[in-house]
Amino acid sequence: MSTDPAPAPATSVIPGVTLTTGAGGLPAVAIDTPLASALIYLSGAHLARWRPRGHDEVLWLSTTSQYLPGKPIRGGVPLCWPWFGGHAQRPELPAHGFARTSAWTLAATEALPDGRVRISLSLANDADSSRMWPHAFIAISTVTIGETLEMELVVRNPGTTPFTYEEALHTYFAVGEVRRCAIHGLAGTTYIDKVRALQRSVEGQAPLAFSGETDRVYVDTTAACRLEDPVLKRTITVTKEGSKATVVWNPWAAKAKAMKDFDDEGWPGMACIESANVAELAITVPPGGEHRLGVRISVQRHP
Ligand code: TA6
Repeated sequence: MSTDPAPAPATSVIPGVTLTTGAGGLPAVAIDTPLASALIYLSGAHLARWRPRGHDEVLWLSTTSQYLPGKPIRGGVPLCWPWFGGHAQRPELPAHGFARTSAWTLAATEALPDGRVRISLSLANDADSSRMWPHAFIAISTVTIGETLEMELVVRNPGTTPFTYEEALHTYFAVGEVRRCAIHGLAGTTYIDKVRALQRSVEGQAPLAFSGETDRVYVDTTAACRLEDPVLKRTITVTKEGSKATVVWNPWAAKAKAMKDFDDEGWPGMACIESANVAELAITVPPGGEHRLGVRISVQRHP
């Protein structure tokens, strides 16, 4: 049972970690160590960049993203919480919840013995959140930066009644050419197809390839996914804990053009693989309880 209060704001940072301002003058945490570089905006606890030494940038960022307080950043790893997609009953509320547009607090920076650095940010309920989602909560986002990337979203329920939420680490991966990529790990998995009126189908045995707008919620899967990218000559492996859904998305040309913050030419260079708990796989946390969603990403260069 967890009744810990929200962590206090960090008062200092460690070597290789700098408090800075990023695009739009938004406050951010810059990481630059012998193992990797990265950038995390306090707005949305949004990991925008991660580049392990010796590799190309792993995360995709739109060149036309907005960087404004209260607005989502297009690319990197948006935290979708406490709902996924449009709000079921209140369409006026922000898509994918309010976590990705809230001002998070830098709670801690930690140097690990193996040279990785760990950054924790926290978010707790306030009057704004309570108007959208009437629960007391403490959310802690922890990112561990090294040759691999670890991300964790822990949500605690300090209240007296259970609450239920959806969540996704909505990771945008940079790829050389999405039409030449393939995703392994989802064979035989049932998915909800958002391009075909939420029709449920079963993925075939062949690796998932992209030939048009793709927006699929794979359900009841805890499988690791491998994104093969023959153009950038690398394989990105995504393993996860505490997640039973995986979302795969590419908007393709028309949808990309329709989104002001998505650069029109950007869609061939990205693919989303999102570790999630959505729809029938939403999470319920009892009073005093907590839930942890964890993701580990590694990059292997092709010989
Ligand atoms: O994860 C895929 C998805 O749900 C798509 O349907 C699309 O809406 C995408 O997320 C991006 O959503 P956003 O609100 O960031 O434009």
